Amino acid sequence: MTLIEAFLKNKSREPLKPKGHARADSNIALIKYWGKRDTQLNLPATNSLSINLDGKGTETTLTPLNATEDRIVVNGKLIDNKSDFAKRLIQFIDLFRAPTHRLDIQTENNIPTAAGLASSASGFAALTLALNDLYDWQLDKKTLSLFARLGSGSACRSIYTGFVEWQKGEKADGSDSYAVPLKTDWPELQIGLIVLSSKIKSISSREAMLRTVKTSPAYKAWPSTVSDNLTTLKKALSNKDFHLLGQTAENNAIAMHETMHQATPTINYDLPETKTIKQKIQQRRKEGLPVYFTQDAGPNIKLIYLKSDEMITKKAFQLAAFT
Ligand code: 2P0
Repeated sequence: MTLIEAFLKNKSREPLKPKGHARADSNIALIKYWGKRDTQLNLPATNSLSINLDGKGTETTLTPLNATEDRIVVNGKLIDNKSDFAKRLIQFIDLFRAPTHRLDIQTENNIPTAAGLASSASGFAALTLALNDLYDWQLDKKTLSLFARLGSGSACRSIYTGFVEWQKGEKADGSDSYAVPLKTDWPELQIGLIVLSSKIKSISSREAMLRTVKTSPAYKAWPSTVSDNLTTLKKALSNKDFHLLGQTAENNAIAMHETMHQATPTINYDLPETKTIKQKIQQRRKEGLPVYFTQDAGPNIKLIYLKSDEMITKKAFQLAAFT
């Protein structure tokens, strides 16, 4: 019996409700997930830790469809079922449903897609929650996190809000690899987005991770860097030490990108503007403005700052979307 069969034993594979609906926030990792120990199951090489983006993410509605094919609509636009995006989505849903039934899948994202803004995280989390609703599985969040992970690794963190740690687990079947919410509540902590490009990225994070693990000499040190950074970041969270949190998150993002720079062929998500803005953030910090950055698999920069510094931070940087 597969893991999914075990979790869905005595549960329906046919819709039990006229509609399934859910939404999920996107998340930004302060300690990054970069590299897998199993590419099929999205099992990570290390733990990671994220914070959700309040109200920014994906809303998904599923309706049973009397047809031979699914119908996928993203932000009002019908998607070609032969596209990579649709294939990935259908493959995911096929893991859970009876083979013959089809769905109308309506998805709305309120963050730009595929520019390093983690729309796959909120997308697969919302889809998992919507399936749970449609089939009336009534699964716990741990299982839903595990299911969402099968769509996209970082999606397992978007089942929760607040600070979340994805525990990498040890088992080959992935049954111990899911996210857990942390107890810290720190509403003053803000993530702002500096949009430098909303183009589709040149290399997917999935491919970039694979290449990094295979070819980058710098990747050898990554697991111990993450382990050290996680310990420090958790200390920063429990002491509400903003500088320690910001510096640790920034260092972790820089280390992740360094592992990519050393891959063959090299991977570089920076635009010239990305480098300029990172230098500006570090310069402003030297001058006394308490701001730090993090960067995912894309050229855009996320600013980490405190609510009390919002006015001055917005004056210094053009922030969009998240705040
Ligand atoms: C993260 N990223 O922790 C890291 C940091 C990008 C950089 O999780 O292959 O879309 O679907 O498991 O989750 C993006 O990778 O990759 C990501 P898959 P995913 O947020």
